[in-house]
Amino acid sequence: MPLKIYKLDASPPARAVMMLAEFLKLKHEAVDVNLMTGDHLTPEYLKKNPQHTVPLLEDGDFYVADSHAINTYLASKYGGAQSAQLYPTDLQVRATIDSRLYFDISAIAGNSGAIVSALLRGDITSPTKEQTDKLNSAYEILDKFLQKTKFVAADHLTVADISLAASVSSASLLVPIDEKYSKLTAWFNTIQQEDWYKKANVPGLEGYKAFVQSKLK
Ligand SMILES: N[C@@H](CCC(=O)N[C@@H](CS)C(=O)NCC(=O)O)C(=O)O
Repeated sequence: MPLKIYKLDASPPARAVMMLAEFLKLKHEAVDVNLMTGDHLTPEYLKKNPQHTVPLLEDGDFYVADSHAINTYLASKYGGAQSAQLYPTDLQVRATIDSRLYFDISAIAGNSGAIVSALLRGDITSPTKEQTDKLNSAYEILDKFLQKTKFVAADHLTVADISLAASVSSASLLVPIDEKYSKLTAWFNTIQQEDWYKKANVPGLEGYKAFVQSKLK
């Protein structure tokens, strides 16, 4: 049975999974879930994912939600020789990668998701000072990580870079990255040259950008 990835191109975490799938050239079926029309709230989808989120991975009779959990699973199970680079078994390297993934959830994806939700509800028409400060301090921390290693968790690309590529590219449309974060700017420039980024992130990011710009004043 082929792997199925339930996704929405505009969704940053869904793009993180699509980028890893592209990086690994994983054979899979992509299933679009339209959050605007409530595809994620149908009884069939809720049975597969009670969290009613995209992305969701289906591997036979196994389901796993959350892009970070999906990507560590995919890298470990289907990464082949690339597993050793993307999600090494060395416990300390792996703990650093996990730490960056949790940092992504709370500091980048979490804070930008809160801005997008507030824009959607019509509570704000641009990020508040507090929301801007939170993303800027997350950028500052990322810059510090990148002062120590070439990529966010090691001197080579890992799944943490792929998750953060999706989140940072989206967050930077809400709160641009100040050039004083020179290591972060350089890392993001490097990532933007990658084929898997261009193919699996850029088109969905354009949709996200159009949506955000339609709400920002
Ligand atoms: N931490 C999760 C976040 C998933 C998430 O919140 N996805 C949003 C789209 S960006 C969603 O599906 N929202 C619909 C809902 O929560 O009902 C991940 O990384 O996959």
